[in-house]
Amino acid sequence: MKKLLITGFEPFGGEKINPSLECVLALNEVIGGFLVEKLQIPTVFEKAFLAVKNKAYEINPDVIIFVGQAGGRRAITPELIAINLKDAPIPDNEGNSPSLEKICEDGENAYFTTLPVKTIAEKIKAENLPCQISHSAGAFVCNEIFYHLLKEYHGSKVKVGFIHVPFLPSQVKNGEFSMPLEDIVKALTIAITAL
Ligand code: PCA
Repeated sequence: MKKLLITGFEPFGGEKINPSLECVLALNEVIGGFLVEKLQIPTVFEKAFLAVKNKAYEINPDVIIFVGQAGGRRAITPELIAINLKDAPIPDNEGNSPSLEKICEDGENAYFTTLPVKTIAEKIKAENLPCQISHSAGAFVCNEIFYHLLKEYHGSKVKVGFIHVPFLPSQVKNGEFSMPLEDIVKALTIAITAL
């Protein structure tokens, strides 16, 4: 059976939970022909990348999907592109706050995802769940691991993608947008089935 490595982040930015971790932990163990290997990763520059890289070397996945929180977004947003930039809007969980730095001095400016994001977005929307392709994963920890792993697996058979998810209802007040956990889990399940 093919293997999917899927990661969720620990809470950051003063939040008590991170929807990315909650939804990853709630996924079934087998989805659409994939054995689903779940991994919690720290919201810390470089450490998140090393955690994923070590796990990937250990289990040899066919596909790696990162899931991250994008509070304020109003849809599930599969990311199209990772850029060679670290520019933290807030400190990470160990106080690192890089400003307009390159991730890789000699690296490409950007890499495109190797997941079929258009198909994924169409299938999620067909189930009446909000979904939109995003053209920017930001310049925080999520973009960094996305960039590192796309660079690492460039030209290989291993597919790499990133999906940002909105806040959960318990994280918002005053009518801000959120999505129930079961809807986020359903959307991710559809995304994996679409691979
Ligand atoms: N979201 C952050 C990092 C951890 C997470 O869940 C981001 O979008 O970079």
